[in-house]
Amino acid sequence: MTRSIRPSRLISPFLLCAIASACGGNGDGTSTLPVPTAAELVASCPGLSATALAAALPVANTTLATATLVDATVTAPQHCQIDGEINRRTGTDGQSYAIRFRLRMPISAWNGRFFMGGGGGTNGTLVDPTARLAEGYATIGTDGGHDNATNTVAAAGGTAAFGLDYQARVDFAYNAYDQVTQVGKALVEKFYQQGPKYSYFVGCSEGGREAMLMTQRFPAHYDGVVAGDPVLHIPLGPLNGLYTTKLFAGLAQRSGLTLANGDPALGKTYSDTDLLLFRNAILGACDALDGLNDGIVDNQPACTTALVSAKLAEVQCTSAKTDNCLSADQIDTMKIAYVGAINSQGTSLYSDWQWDAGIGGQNGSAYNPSWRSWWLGSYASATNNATKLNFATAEAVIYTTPPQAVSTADSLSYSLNYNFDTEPIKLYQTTGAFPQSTASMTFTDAVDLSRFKGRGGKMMIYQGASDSSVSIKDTLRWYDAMNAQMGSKAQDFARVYVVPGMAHCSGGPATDKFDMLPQLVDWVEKGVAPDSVVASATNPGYFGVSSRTRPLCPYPKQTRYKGSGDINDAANFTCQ
Ligand SMILES: [Ca+2]
Repeated sequence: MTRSIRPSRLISPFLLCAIASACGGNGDGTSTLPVPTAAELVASCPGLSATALAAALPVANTTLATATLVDATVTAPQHCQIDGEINRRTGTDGQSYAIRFRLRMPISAWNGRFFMGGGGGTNGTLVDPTARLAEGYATIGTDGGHDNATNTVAAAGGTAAFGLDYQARVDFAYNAYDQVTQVGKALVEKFYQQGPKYSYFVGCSEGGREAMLMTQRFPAHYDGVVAGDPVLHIPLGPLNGLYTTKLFAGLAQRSGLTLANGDPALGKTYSDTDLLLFRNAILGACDALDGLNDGIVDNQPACTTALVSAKLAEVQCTSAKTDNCLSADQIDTMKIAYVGAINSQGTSLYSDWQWDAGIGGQNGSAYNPSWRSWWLGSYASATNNATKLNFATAEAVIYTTPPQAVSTADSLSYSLNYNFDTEPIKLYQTTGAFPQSTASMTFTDAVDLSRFKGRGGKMMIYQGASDSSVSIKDTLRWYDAMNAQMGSKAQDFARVYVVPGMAHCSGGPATDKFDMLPQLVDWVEKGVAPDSVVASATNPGYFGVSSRTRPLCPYPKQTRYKGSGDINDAANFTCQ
């Protein structure tokens, strides 16, 4: 079909006047653009759902379900919302699957840019980044090819159940984000009569992995990405979770900490007070290594296990355990956990972890996001509620080949019985029905990014040093390798900003509040490289102050105090 209204200010008034009756110009073709009436737009926007339009889209089996003109609100401009789906099908597990998406296009306030927001966890909910809509972006998000509302099966890992179907694995691993980008850009072009001038992808956690994916597997799609706490090796985080579950369960059993049902009480192995002892030991060992005692460890490479161990020894109980000391078993178990998952031969299965002050300081309230929510769960809970237990079944159903259907009710027993010598290889193997391993499908650790760099792409990566689900060390190890591959010139197009104290994507005793997109846009469009990013503390009370700002520095640079002025003001710090 032919749409009769071209509502964008970017469309030539002459063209619009040639095809529609709504001519609002001054007659000389130079000034006022025509503004379609609401009635015309209502007729126009839903018209996009016509079959003929769908047939012309770049991805087969794309269906546009609804198109709606959404009135302006205080937080969003008037826009056209299109909901659609790609490849509705019945999976090999009998479930109905599709790649759903939602596109929102400002009517008159479009900034000429396309924005995709990343997902989280194992996806399954429709991402809808409306905050960027208010900034003028045409926005899009997807559910990653499965729907938690309909595809959840408790006996097969709950929301992980889609892992039983190979195509659903492929869609989640990479295909959904590629196809939705293609369809979204095509719809933008049809709507505005021109494609986006620039395209951006921003996400954290799984969404950070998707951002990385766009620089590696689909480098033509996006001019710039922000990858937050990117899960470079998504099957290995849960693997490490299985390892620490086993480790902390051992500590619980040795300490007589059991739940009413007899399960080891993971959350009770370390109280919040105990974690504060760890935090204080780490600060005692490492806070001043950056030249300033401020509750933030900026010089992380210097913060070694040896230094931290010496401080922990000072708070080891000499008699009965009290709130003022840590048992030898608590200290030893945590040190083993920080080595990271290993097999019986001592071979690392994922990564070691960085000692950082965000391990404690949760002040009893904000468990999620926080350090302990992933590794331990809350202290007071009557059940085991560590976030990693939710991903134990994902390890079995989504990432193991062939998939193993583990009930959500069995996530703890699956973790405790996991064999670290025989099982991890299944993340790397294939079968006839599952011809790609999940490692090959999901890893985003490519070191040759010449295609992305070559098309002018820019990437900003950030990660909390106290992220307990994704190891900062794994991310920096990749960056070093990528930098070496790229001739030590990674800084020209890719920068990593470590956020000391920050947990997974946000939270913790940290300057954890920032928005990297504006600087990414300047880097992409104006060539202004982001030499630092000013961040503020969501909870400055961790530091005993009412506010704190700091520059985040591109690795390997670190934040340094200039030596005078308010230590809570970013202006008094530099990157070196
Ligand atoms: Ca410091």
